[in-house]
Amino acid sequence: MPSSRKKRPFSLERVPPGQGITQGLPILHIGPVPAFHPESWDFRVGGLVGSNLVLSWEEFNRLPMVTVTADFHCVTGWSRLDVAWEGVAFSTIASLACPAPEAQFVLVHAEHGYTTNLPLSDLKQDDVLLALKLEGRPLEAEHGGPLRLVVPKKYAYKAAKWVRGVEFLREEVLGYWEARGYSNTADPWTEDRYSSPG
Ligand SMILES: Nc1nc2c(c(=O)[nH]1)N[C@H]1C(S)=C(S)[C@@H](COP(=O)(O)O)O[C@H]1N2
Ligand SMILES: [Mo]
Repeated sequence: MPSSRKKRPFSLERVPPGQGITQGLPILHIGPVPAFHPESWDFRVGGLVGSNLVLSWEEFNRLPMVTVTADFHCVTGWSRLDVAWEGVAFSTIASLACPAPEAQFVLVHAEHGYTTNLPLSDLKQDDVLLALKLEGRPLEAEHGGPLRLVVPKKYAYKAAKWVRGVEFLREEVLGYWEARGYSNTADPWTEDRYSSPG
């Protein structure tokens, strides 16, 4: 059965099925932690957009900020409750870029070629942000500093660390883990961990 047809079971649980609560925030990623050079760092928005954007570190930091406190669920089975993030709402980036109506998908690009993909409608949710701060402090490099994506309703492999840009697309392109057997929809509440064969 395709995972999209699974229903979220009625539940009063705070933690999604198959997840255990962790107190700290484990550090989990592939590859080395990239160095951050504010002078050369930029954030690029391209693809099917009205305006291609290249924002400097200073310019990015002048965008309006939001705060989001949300639970964080890793597909390997740990969840950390009430993580406080601060940064730029994804919807702010989308409004600046004016994506074409047919651009319904987004590929998020991070350092070292890590990517993740989401439908634009998922990224426009009001709890989705490009986070610069964690628990009130600048995001440490190990946790994706200076900038990471946060998508609370999805498993955390969608929460790309070290994000450098977003690309608006007509057709879906799978990201790093999505192309390696992890679920594209990645809904923790239906335990949608792996892509269904076929
Ligand atoms: N660039 C990049 N981002 C990444 C990953 C990665 O390998 N590379 N791993 C993801 C996974 S699987 C998880 S669980 C979270 C972990 O975030 P944390 O190390 O801040 O807890 O980062 C996500 N973002
Ligand atoms: Mo993860």
